[in-house]
Amino acid sequence: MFSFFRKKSPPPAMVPAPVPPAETPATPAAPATPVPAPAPAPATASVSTPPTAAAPSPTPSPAARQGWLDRLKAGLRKTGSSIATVFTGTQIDDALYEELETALLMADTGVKATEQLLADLKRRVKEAKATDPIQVKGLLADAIADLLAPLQKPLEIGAQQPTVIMVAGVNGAGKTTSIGKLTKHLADSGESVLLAAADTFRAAAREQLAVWADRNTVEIVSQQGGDPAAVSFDAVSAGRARGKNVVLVDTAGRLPTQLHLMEELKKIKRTIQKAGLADASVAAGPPQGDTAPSGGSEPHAVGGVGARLPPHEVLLVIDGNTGQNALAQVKAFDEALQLTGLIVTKLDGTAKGGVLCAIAREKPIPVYFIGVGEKLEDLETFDAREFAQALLS
Ligand SMILES: Nc1nc2c(ncn2[C@@H]2O[C@H](COP(=O)(O)OP(=O)(O)O)[C@@H](O)[C@H]2O)c(=O)[nH]1
Ligand SMILES: [Mg+2]
Repeated sequence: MFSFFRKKSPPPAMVPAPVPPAETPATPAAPATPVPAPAPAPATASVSTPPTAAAPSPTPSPAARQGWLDRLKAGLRKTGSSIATVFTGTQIDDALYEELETALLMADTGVKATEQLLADLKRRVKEAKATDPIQVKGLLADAIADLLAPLQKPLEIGAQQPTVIMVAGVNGAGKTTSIGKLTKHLADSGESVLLAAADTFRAAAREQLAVWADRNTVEIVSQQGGDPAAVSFDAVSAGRARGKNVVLVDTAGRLPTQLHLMEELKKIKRTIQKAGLADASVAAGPPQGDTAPSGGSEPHAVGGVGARLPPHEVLLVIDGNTGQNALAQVKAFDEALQLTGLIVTKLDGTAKGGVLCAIAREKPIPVYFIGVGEKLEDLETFDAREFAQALLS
């Protein structure tokens, strides 16, 4: 079955951190409004508490998965440059391979992955002694599934308490929406989630995340006009103090070419690392300076040996419609942040999907989820074979 994420138990040496109630940010008395907006800027980030905890619910049924797959197929088919039309003839000849090359390139597969796929396909065709273009289509699906296989990996939750997930990407890629959807899946499975609204530039961004928090009845740390690194620090500390399973950090969109904003993103990551350091001063608040964790000995996270410093996952959200530029984004954000995973959104629209082949060929970072719509349930795990088949449908 397709489980949305993999639950791991913490390493044996890891003892849950005691809850220091005094140091945690004050909880607003009236939790009905998701984003508390006190007139004076608070000294620390505020935490809003939902009225009730989410009740666990079963994982999506195979029928739901099928419906989602149909939407993915429909989305990928919309482009008109369907790869499938290449196989409607009767001959396996040079013309077929040339047409296929064009179709793959037009589907954003990129030169390198297209070359690799064609070479691999020709080998498979020879081996199978195929004579019918329809057989070639099946063999291409195999070749694409094999190419994409390294990208298929479940998101792991639970080995660290809390599992801290930082989310980055360009503006409008679908970061906040994906965080909302992911939160729903986690909450439905009984995981406790804390959201960090580290997109502090726009009030609307905080509100958008707060709406998702409200829908999923989870807590959110936000700060009006505050420093995104400070919000992240507070969220990681609060997440540990409150015994949360997962802390999701939403960040403001930025282009990899905006160097100062990329530096800010690195600072957020470093600050999250600091928040996880096993240091009594952790609860005292965010550090003033902007230096990487220092000290002669190797820093280790709260929780003892076996625990890793947060963020445990650094995810890049990419819009499936961005074509080959998505690959450039993956490379640039990976260089700055050392990505651990990707979420590819908007595959229900005009996206051509081939860019995943380009990513697999040139920067194989796991694709934890793909987005096929704007609704809560429109986020699914990535399956290499399913995707290959949808691409050729
Ligand atoms: N069709 C479609 N729209 C999406 C998907 N994911 C996000 N969106 C929309 O894309 C827009 C930008 O999303 P948002 O999460 O605010 O992007 P952010 O700036 O990266 O946080 C919103 O209108 C979302 O509803 C998806 O998978 N499919
Ligand atoms: Mg956003």
